[in-house]
Amino acid sequence: MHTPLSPETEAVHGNSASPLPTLDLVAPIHMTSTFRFQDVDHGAGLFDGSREGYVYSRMANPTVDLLQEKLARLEGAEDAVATASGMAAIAAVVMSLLKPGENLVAAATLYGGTFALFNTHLKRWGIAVRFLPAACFGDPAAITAAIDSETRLVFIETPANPTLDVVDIALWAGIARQHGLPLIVDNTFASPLLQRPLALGAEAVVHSATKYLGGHGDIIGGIVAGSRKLTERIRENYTHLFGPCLSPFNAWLVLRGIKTLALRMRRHSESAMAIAQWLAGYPKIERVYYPGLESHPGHAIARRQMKAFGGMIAFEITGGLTAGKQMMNRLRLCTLAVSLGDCETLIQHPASMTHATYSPAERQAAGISDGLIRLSVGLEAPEDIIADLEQAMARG
Ligand code: LCS
Repeated sequence: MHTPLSPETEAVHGNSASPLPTLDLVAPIHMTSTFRFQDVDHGAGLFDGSREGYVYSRMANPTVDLLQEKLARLEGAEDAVATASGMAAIAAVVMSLLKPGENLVAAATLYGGTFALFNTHLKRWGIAVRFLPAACFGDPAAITAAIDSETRLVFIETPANPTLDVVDIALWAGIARQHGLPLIVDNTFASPLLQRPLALGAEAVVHSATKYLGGHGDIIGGIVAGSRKLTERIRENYTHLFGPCLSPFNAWLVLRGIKTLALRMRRHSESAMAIAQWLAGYPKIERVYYPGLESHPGHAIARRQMKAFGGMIAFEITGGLTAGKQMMNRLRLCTLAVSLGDCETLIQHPASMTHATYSPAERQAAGISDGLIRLSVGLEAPEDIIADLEQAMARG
């Protein structure tokens, strides 16, 4: 294919492996740990690199390759590496780019697991992390001041989990580039259908494929997409020998999920906008955080860097955490669970659940209030979700 296809078309096509005799429309699942060698010389040639082919599925597998190629095309990247989870994708980036004594700079509002990896575990490896508080995300001087001669990468998540803060990708990429550093963007909340960080100057994106890419709440997976230089380093320094490879079956499920990604992201975004607008007008709601609302401080940046505003909303209700708990316990349709990006609407309380890895002071710096409630808007009729939220808040 010579002319570039639109992402909507890319998402649907290209799921077949190079022509199989059976001419399958959809590629089969190559559920095999190892691959046979024709003879000893063939096997040895695969090991010394003089021949091309598959050897062992921890290193490469045809079904996983298809997913990697698809993500690379969707993100406009040279290459991609699929991993066993989103956390494995993030670990692959930091563990292959940093050594003891070096540091990374990160915006402080992150998925709680990412924060814990950076804040606690990297320290054991002698790697420091400099967190920029939410109040400084738009402040070029503060971002620049966090970088020193030992900084090796810059990491942001946008829209950020769980506050929906919008971080200006072009601004951060420009500063990182001035210092010769790669900017890594966690693109999980937006998906490549709504936001393409590489086109804005990022070196690579990471995804929890568990979320919108898979889209059906049935797998755990992750991916890094970026320059070939980076993906080769990740394969050599991390994935091949630390071994966080994605199962071919899970890769196949993510490939299937991606076929409907464009439709799902449109529906998630439209429903979330309707629900955010309803919440903003409801008397018992104190604040609503949704990048699509004009009142959102990041709305102008979101308009610039996103195609639509996605399916995630956060809000605070009158009466704080006590009232919030009561409301969540009364819900009948919205499901009380962590994770996001599924067909079902999911609701959870970041301070005691996904972001319990932050101390109260760290949460405050990241802009995560104790009463904040996070809603992952699913594919149900938005009026049913609104009716459920209303019945849960109307009493008491
Ligand atoms: N990045 C973001 C933005 C995430 O939200 C998550 C998980 C991860 C990375 C890690 O991906 P995983 O290893 O789980 O595939 N976020 C979750 C959340 O908000 N609730 O449960 C998991």
